[in-house]
Amino acid sequence: MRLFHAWLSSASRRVRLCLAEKNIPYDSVAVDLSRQEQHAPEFLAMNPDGVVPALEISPGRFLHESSTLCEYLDDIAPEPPLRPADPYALAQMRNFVRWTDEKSLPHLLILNWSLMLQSTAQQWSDQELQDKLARIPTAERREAWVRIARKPYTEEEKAEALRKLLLLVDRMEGMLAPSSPWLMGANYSLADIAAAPFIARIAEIEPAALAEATHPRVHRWWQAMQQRPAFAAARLQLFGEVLQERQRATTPSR
Ligand SMILES: N[C@@H](CCC(=O)N[C@@H](CS)C(=O)NCC(=O)O)C(=O)O
Repeated sequence: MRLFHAWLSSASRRVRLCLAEKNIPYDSVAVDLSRQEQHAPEFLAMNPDGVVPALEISPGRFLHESSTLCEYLDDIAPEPPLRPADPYALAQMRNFVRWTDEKSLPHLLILNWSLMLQSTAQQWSDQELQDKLARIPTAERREAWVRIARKPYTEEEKAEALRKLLLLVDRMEGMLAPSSPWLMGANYSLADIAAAPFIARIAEIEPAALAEATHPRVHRWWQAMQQRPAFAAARLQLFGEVLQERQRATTPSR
């Protein structure tokens, strides 16, 4: 298998977590979002939405959409199972994953892109920007790139994005039972995998939201999540570290 992904992308991180949990070997192909490699015709042939991740499951056969990829991986490699056997619990798990897709990812993108992509995108000339926009398949993603290149999100918009992102912590606190470590109960599942990339970012942006005093169950969940061997294998590098590395790379040494 070949995973086309970006190291910092939450949807990509989700699939890396799942592959690691299943112990499935794969070749990693990093896609550089700042160079719009995800909008190149070769990438669009793998994922017509022009977003990472995409998974090549056999030569020339591709799948996209991180939640679908995770369910596919759970089908082809059933051990350990990452979905509840009970249909009602499975439906609840899917609704939670969908909720993170619809209610967490758009807000985190505002924060992540402002931090990681804005400085590059602002330097593009109008012509460069138009050329890049012409290759983006969806109006929604075109708008996101226009925002980051020309109409940077305001501090108010970023604060609102963070407020909405933090709703995930409240939702998880409500789902986690005192005696069960994971979102769907005793067994670790794709719900936990779906949440992990967002909580990893919240741990960096707003660590107080994960404090034992305010959200004891999420606090415990996050400790347990970080202990999993698959968490280390999936390499969710801190954004702060990546920024420092970038800074070192662009600062001339004396
Ligand atoms: N629903 C999709 C979302 C994928 C997505 O939004 N990926 C972002 C990074 S997390 C991306 O590739 N953005 C690039 C772009 O919009 O140009 C999934 O879960 O796979």
